[in-house]
Amino acid sequence: MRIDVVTLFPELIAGPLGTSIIGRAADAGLVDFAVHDLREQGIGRHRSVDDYPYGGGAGMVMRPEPLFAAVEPLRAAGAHVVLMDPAGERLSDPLARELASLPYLALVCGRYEGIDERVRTLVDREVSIGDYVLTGGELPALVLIDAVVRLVPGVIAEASHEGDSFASGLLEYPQYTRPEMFRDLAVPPVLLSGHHGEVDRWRRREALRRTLERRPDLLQTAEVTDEDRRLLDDLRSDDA
Ligand code: JD8
Repeated sequence: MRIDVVTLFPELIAGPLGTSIIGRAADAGLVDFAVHDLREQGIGRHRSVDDYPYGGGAGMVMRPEPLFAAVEPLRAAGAHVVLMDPAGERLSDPLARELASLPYLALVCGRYEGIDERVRTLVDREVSIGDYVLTGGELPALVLIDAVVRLVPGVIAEASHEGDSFASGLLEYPQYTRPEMFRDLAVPPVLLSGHHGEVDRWRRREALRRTLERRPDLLQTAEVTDEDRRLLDDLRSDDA
């Protein structure tokens, strides 16, 4: 897979893409990154990329010419072009999976008060990472890349995303590692029992418990079996 990023702040993008699992995926050739500095497409001696809003108002708006100059060649080369924008479709597990199935993504990051509206005609879709205000599209692009790259075959063991909480629709079960006793906090004995069937049942019950307590909205769409329904009725009745 190839992912290009168009930004006024290439230095904000480069570090995270070279680090940890994403950096390893790039080293292994599973994903290829290219970062394009929008300033290179700026207009005039000052390489200007923004201007005052027509109609007045606070702040600056990104001019269309540098964005078109940067993005048109990527689109011509086959990129699926995504604008990071607070008005976009919310990033979700299904959307990350859809984007991970594409061979070539180009992510466009705005700054300032936003972009000239005509830039939207240049993109295939608009994506937001959530309902809070950020200062630009770079951190959203990194979040999207992180969510997508880990789904590219070979980047992490497949087993680690079959269990993804948002794939099954439930939150994750509690995890423990050594030591068996930390301060006065013990590891649940069932996890030390070696009974794989009991461990699986305990984990399912705890995933259901946590989802019921913290994200009951997820239970509307989660894949739950008849056994899960019995466990949920149980959890609701003991309120524990
Ligand atoms: C792109 C400029 C800042 C946005 C005025 C100052 C995504 N979930 C998200 N929150 N925020 C963004 C985002 C914010 C951006 C830009 C993405 C470009 N800004 C502007 C409009 C209101 N501020 C985002 N994805």
